[in-house]
Amino acid sequence: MERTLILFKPDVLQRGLLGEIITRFEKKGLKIVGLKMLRMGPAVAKEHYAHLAAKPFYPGLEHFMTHHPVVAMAVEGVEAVEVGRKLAGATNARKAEAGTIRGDFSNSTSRNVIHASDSLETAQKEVARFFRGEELFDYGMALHEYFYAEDELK
Ligand code: IDP
Ligand code: MG
Repeated sequence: MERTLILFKPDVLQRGLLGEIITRFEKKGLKIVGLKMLRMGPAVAKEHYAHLAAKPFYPGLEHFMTHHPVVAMAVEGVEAVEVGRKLAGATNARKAEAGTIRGDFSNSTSRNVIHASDSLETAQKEVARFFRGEELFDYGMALHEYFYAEDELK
């Protein structure tokens, strides 16, 4: 089972969309294994967006991400990283498919409501960036067999 990091960016809390968007992950069958509200510090923002440090929009991105609270969520599921990216949709929400989270809730590149890890390697680093070991939960779900067949879990 993979785990991936989802961040609900400040626009989600400001716009009152948290519950509605979390519901999409639950309905899809991704199990929430970590969930917390936090204010991202500049050092974490710099690490999280290191690949964008040289971009002209970086200062605005860091300011936006650090001046209001965000919610971090770790979810688990079969191919959770790829599924998380698919649910999120394209970075530029104007180009995101309708039905994706960005496609349905945003019309912007910089106010695009969520972050989703982009590879298994990144996901492992990003989950560890936002959650300590004891903040992540291993637990069974009674309906598990209705989300996956045995052969998918090998
Ligand atoms: P991703 O969030 O889809 O993985 P990245 O290229 O990793 O996309 O960019 C991270 C975040 O940086 C985006 O979600 C968006 O908030 C911001 N960003 C990326 N490209 C632009 C841009 O061209 N203008 C403004 N903000 C951008
Ligand atoms: Mg990215």
